Amino acid sequence: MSTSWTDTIVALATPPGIGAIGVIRMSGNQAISIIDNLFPGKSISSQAGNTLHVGLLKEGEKALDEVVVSVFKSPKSYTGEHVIEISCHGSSYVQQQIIEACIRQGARLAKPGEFTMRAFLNGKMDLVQAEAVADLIASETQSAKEAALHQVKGGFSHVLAQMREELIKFSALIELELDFSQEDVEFADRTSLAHLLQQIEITIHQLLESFKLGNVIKNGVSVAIIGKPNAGKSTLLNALLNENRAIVSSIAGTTRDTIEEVLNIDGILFRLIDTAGIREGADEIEAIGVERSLEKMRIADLVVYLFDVNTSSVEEIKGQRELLVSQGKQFLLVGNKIDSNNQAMLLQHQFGNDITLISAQEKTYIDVLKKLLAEKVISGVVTTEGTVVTNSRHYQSLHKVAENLLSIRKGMEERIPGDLLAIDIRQCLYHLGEITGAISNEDQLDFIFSKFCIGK
Ligand SMILES: Nc1nc2c(ncn2[C@@H]2O[C@H](COP(=O)(O)OP(=O)(O)OP(=O)(O)O)[C@@H](O)[C@H]2O)c(=O)[nH]1
Ligand SMILES: [Mg+2]
Repeated sequence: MSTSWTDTIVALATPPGIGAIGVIRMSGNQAISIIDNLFPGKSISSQAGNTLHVGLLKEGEKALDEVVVSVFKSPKSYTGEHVIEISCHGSSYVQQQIIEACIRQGARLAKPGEFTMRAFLNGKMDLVQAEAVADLIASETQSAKEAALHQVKGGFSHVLAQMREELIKFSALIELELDFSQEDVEFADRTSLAHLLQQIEITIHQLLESFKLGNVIKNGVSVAIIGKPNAGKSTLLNALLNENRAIVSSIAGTTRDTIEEVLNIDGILFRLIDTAGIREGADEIEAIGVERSLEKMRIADLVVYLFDVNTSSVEEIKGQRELLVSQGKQFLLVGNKIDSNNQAMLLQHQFGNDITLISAQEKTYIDVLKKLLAEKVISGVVTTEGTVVTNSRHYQSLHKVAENLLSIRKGMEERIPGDLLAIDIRQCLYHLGEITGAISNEDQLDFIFSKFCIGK
């Protein structure tokens, strides 16, 4: 940001529009002198930090509103600077008047994320924490909130700091060996070096792995319900949502276009997609629907292949399973209509836990299916101290760290000189530093904070 960091900034911190109250936030050197000019009832500059004051806000003779002024004095504030928060009545007009008065007194309008950016630059939080603030504000589910809050509180930063420490320890051992290289003794024990390296690699891989879950937590997971016409896909969508969203009929080819709805299971957001039944020889419109179904299947994170247990053969289900495996898709095979069937036991015997049996119409075992969907997403994810990587910028840097670690390991195996190893270690530390912002540049910061809302 080219604008000066010594400016005092002001912005509405609550959503624009009418509300019970609105909060206007001001940060910077002049924040207190500005409020002193607008708050005649009391001298704010002579008040202690972390205090609240009720009174009339006035510009000259003009009363603006009756407000509560919260005072935070530097460095004990969100940004680390003097911060004033004015809680006023929630009228857009009143809020606008107050902001304009602050600007006339010497403040300027804040840019998106500028408060948080100042908090970062003043060492109140690292970049990971600052970015998690934006995620926390945007979170729509319990799991998204938890992942973001964990990062805001410094969970991820702590893991990174530990790793950094380990790396430094590692590099110290290498350098020690360098000092003794003339004497043909291996001072730094190779096995303990390798062990240390391995520990760091495990952590990095866990973090990289957790991004799969992190991505799901942040963006939701798309589930395509695929199958032949009349399998009961639309009935299943309705059962999962517990409402009559999609049209159900006994006519094959009822659903012609895809229908998408969101469902929250155990704090994970699922985007369910009901599709047109897949069959040969459909009419023109249905054929377009079938094409769309296949496309949805290709792009979905997870496929539910639904089949009618009355009419599906073992071969057909096996064929479907092979197809899905060959496509490398995550999938669930689900047999429907067990309420009207005599073949279900046979299929269960044949496929065991590979298939899940339900009745969409009678809503039997829908809970089991929901549980399986959630498990499918969470399974196999091991987290490091509960940290889930949710940010693709962090993911990319972690990837570079992993690459550096690999070349360190190779170098050790090939017994390359210690000073060459040290170069890779420095690279590693550099990429770790990128994540927390220990290493950052202005363009990068501008980009990150521009995605925030104004007032944060
Ligand atoms: N007995 C029984 N009938 C079901 C069940 N689920 C769906 N049906 C019936 O099967 C027929 C087809 O259901 P839909 O949900 O429209 O099937 P679909 O897979 O969406 O079909 P298309 O949209 O044509 O591809 C309807 O008559 C449903 O009432 C079930 O669990 N048991
Ligand atoms: Mg349908």
